[in-house]
Amino acid sequence: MKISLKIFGFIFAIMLTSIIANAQSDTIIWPGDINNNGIVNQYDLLYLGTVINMPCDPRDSISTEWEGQTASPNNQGLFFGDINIGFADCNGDGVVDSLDQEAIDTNFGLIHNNIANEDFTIINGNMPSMRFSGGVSNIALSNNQAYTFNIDLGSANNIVEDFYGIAFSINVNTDYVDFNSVVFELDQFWINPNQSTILSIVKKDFNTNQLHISIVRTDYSSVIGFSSIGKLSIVIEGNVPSATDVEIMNFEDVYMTNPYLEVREVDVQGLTIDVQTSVENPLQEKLDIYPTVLEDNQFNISGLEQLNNYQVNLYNTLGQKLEITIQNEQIEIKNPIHGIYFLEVISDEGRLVQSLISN
Ligand SMILES: [Ca+2]
Ligand SMILES: [Ca+2]
Repeated sequence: MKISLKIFGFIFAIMLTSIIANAQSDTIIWPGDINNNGIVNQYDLLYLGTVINMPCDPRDSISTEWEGQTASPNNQGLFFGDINIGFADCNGDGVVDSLDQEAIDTNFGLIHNNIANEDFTIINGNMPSMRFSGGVSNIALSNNQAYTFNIDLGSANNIVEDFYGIAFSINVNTDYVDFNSVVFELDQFWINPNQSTILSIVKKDFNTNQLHISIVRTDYSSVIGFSSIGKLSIVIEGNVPSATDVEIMNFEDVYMTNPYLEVREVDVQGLTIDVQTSVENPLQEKLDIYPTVLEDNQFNISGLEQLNNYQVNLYNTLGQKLEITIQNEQIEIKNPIHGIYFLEVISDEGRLVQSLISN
């Protein structure tokens, strides 16, 4: 009896060991956390761009649901050394493509474990600059006014070599900038000369007043160049006192990668400005513009009849003039867009610029 109990115990121990071993060999994927560091963020998109169109074994569960999902063991070792490519096939359908970006979008900011640092290999080379063009110093911005800056990467004297992707955060000083007004738009002209697919993500975090941005090529080849990678539009808050040398935006955690996910350092510079309390604008007194958050393609300006030789113009963030019709006090936008508009009223009495937002 004693012996058979011992044997039973021995067999039970072997079974238990094998169950534990099996459990340990399963690779658990959290959809969107491609580098498996515990959090879904903009840096995960850089990984996706390096394995686009790679086939792999589909999962049993084709889903981007935020729960641990078991990867196919056949994929082990296919992606940057020993990472299971199932991490990049976020939705588990058996191919890595732009659809997998949806998992990063949907699950952005979610955490499943202790967060580990982003882990890129840093290599030597040119250190290009990254800055808001036009905004290095000595520029004065006024209350309630809208501005657009380029985010310039590299320069004619310091060209970016081997560009494949870049991800970073922008901290916005909301003492001076209306965070609702901040809009980023991608500039593709030098980072995508052959017009292949570019993946990009822009997330606004209203808790931390940060923009999280990621841009990555997908065709396995890098480009060389410099200048704008995107435009950032902002509106300065109303009623802030005049101030000098205020840093209103800066960059954080910038990772610029080549196709092998190696990182070159970037020399970043924030945007420091002087803020001027608006001088009395007579148009501000005379006009009432409403609503400023648009629900459809219409808004109103009352008081126009008090102005001499007035003109009303509407622009998008690229500075392109949009077609409008004006009837009485009502302005109708011919082809409405989502995002930010800049309304300009010019007359003999002066000029007023006001931003409008369409959700
Ligand atoms: Ca991650
Ligand atoms: Ca997929």
